[in-house]
Amino acid sequence: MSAGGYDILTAGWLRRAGAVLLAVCVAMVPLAPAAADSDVEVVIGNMRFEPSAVTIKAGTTVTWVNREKRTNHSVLFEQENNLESDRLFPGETYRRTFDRPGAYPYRCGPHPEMRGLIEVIE
Ligand SMILES: [Cu+2]
Repeated sequence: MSAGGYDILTAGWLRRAGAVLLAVCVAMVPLAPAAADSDVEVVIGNMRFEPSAVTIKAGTTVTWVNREKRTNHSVLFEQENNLESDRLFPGETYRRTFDRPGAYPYRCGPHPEMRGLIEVIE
């Protein structure tokens, strides 16, 4: 009888501990997608943006990185008053956070034929 009561107490304690652990896990879940969303990279190499088109959620930061051996490039948004990054020399990066949904076409400043698109969704 008493052994049975002890088991019930133990089971109740385990259930509570399990509920606390579950709550901790659920609380941590939203952090994972947010970290992934802020880490979108566009590689500049062989005179191209790769990937040339990306779709991201609002609030995401995109990093362009120049992987050329010696060619420099920029990221130029003609539709936004020609907003342009600095010239990116090999190994350099440019970061921009996109807070508002919409289509953001861009091109390279010195190489107009190099084009890309950032599509921002809710
Ligand atoms: Cu270029």
